Amino acid sequence: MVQTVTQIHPDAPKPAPRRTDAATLRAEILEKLAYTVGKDPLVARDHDWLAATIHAVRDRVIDHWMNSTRDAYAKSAKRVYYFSLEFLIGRLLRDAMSNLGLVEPVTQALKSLNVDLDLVEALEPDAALGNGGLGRLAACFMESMASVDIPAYGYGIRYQHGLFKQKIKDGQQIELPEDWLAHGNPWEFERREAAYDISFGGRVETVEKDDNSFKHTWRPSETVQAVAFDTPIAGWRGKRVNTLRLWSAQALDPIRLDAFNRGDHVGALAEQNRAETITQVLYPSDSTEAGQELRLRQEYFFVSASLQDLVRRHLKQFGALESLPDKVAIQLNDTHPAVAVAELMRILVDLNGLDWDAAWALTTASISYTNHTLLPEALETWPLHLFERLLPRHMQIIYAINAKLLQEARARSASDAQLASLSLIDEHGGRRVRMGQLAFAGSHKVNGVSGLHTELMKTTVFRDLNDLFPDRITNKTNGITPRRWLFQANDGLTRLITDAIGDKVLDDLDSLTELNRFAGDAGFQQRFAEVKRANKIRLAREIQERMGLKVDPSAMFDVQVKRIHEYKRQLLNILEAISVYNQIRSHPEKNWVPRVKIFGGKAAASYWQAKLIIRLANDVARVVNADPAVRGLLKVAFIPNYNVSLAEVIVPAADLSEQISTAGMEASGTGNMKFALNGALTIGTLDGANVEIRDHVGADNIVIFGMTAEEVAQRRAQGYDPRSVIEATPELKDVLDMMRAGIFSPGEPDRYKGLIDVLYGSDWFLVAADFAAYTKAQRQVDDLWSEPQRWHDKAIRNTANMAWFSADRTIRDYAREIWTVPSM
Ligand code: B1N
Repeated sequence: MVQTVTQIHPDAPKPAPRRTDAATLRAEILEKLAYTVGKDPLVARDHDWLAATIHAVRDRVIDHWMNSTRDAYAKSAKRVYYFSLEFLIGRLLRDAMSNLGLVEPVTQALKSLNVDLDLVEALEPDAALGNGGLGRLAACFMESMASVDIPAYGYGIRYQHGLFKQKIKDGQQIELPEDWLAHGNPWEFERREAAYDISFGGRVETVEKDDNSFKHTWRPSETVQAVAFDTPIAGWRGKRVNTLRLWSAQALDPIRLDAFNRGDHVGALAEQNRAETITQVLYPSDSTEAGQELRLRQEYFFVSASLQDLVRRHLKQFGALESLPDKVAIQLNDTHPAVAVAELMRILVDLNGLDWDAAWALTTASISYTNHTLLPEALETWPLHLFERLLPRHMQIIYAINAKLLQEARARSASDAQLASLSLIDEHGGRRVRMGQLAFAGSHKVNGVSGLHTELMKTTVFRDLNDLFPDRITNKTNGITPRRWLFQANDGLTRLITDAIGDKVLDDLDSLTELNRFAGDAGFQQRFAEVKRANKIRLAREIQERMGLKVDPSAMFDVQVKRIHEYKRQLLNILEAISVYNQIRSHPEKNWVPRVKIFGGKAAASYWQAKLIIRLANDVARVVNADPAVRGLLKVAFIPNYNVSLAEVIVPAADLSEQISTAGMEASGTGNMKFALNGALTIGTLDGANVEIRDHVGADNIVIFGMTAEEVAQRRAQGYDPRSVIEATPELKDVLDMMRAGIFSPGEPDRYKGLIDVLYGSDWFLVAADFAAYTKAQRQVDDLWSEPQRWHDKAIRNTANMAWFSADRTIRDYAREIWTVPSM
């Protein structure tokens, strides 16, 4: 029986909820401006109005927040804890207003004060505590968990500096530090009372107990403090508001008195600096392993703080650890928090005296793990000596877990090769700890993020662990929140949809499918096209303002925005653009479809090939955009500093969505979903979630090309010879010859040698092999564009059939099949 020991009184007094009409909001914004921001409206700047508005909106969020927290306590509900090193949130004001139904009254309130909401909200900095899809998924999940009424906490790091700002100078990426906290952060609440000691290094003391078992005590050499900062995340219609708890590192005593007494003022402050380094900056690597000691410190730091926090909460409310899996579901977002497996074991065994087997049962029943990539360079492993030096007790625990795992495998007559592959320790070369295997072993469920990706998990990286635990791997295809990515980002389309099929779609996205009956309707098509055009005009204005480039909103907006990575094959897209450029010049008489090729995305600062691809896009843009022979039929734009709020402008304006990764390499993709939901057609490979998008929107309404994952594997196994492919593809060869001749890099013909040599030499990502199929598919897209009725029919059917990709569906699947918690 669970003993409830909570001291929380659900009927404790609380303030009367704030009113939400325009007049009240007006009065309160003025009040916040005066008494919170400290400004007279007479001299208030836009930034001050933003702060005042956020504070007024925040109060409404807090009303719901308190109710949600009380409700979870009162019901003794099981809570979900989403552990993620990244939360790529973007701006919060529009999200909070929209989910609480405050957009209209706040707009009115500000208008009556002569303040333009659109202008003011653009000043809110993006919270960019993530790199790309993995971090954005965590943010969408936070919003969806609140929307389907699951009590949940997000746990992560409050980086002082989020993802770097990208500038393009002379066509090249420059990284500038990001400083989102510079003007303070009105959304967060510091909780000094929720602070935990986090230790590193030292040694382990072992004493034999009376019963001949051993007691291990970690004597660390270094301790820092984790301090909580809470941000409320509001679900749709404010049904529930959950907490995103981010940890900040501080020295134990800001100024150590003993050091002061010894006169070491400077030394004491240096110590503080060293501690705070842990949460100073986000590692800017996406789908690659960061691999430095500081990264492991970050991982352990936030995992330890989060586990201490949730164990404390559990004990306070329920009194005993035996009920942990009944009340706690921990989801590991990739392997970055995988050390949680060992840390929870340490907390249960060393600190709370549970025996090993009982602790292991509780740990595996509480934890589950999401895998987001199979790229070998992204699979986290740590040099054993580093791990042991930083976390000596955890190293021992991992050895013990491994011993039992190998024993179990041997008992099931695994071969030596199988044992080597499933071991938590990689014995090839220098010995390393494998975080994927650790996360797998310590979880009751392990999920992939698309159907294809999950199948590949079973046959590649986790083949042998899957043989041993055949029920563990499960698929949970990713999703996106329709609130941010449709209702907020695309007001025009949302109105058109609700006008056509009614407001119920706002609460039941599945009814979007009713739009299918309007797909061929001429009047609806026209209104759909008008919405798209308005969104394109907005983006064109943005491009003009940011880069001084004029683009024509009547042209097809062909968009590839995502992190720059060789496997995502932005290079394939650029090479095709060059080839079109050549053909426009050599066949000016043909009926060319006017296109704007839009690129955006950041490259990891040390990823040289990716940075060269950015440079090529910019060099090609310079040449093509200035060539009068092109007559404006082709424009290329690389939009600098792609981030969440830019995506909110770009996605609704796209006609064509480029999802062209080498098949088998993009685990899921989520940008693909955002574009299709907003009525773009996809040109893509059968990779990641593209496969399922095709299944849902229908093969007629998507343009699929290129090798399948299976064909890619076969081709590589056979020994792929890119040179012979290039020689047999004259348009491609011409393009590469132009690059080699310095057409795009006058004065420096060698600039792209690195890219060309790789294409001829190995071409691991099969750019050459898919080039012909890709160009053919692009001409198919041109033909479709030339028949606007067919195009709009397909575009509408994309929007109509994308409801399944709502993150609410994804989260309900996690809730039912992994967390066993109820959802709405
Ligand atoms: O996770 C997304 C998927 O939609 C994408 O296909 C996938 O590429 C992305 C190490 C990663 N996988 N792995 C990472 C990020 C940061 C890092 O340091 C790996 N990101 C993905 C959501 O499932």
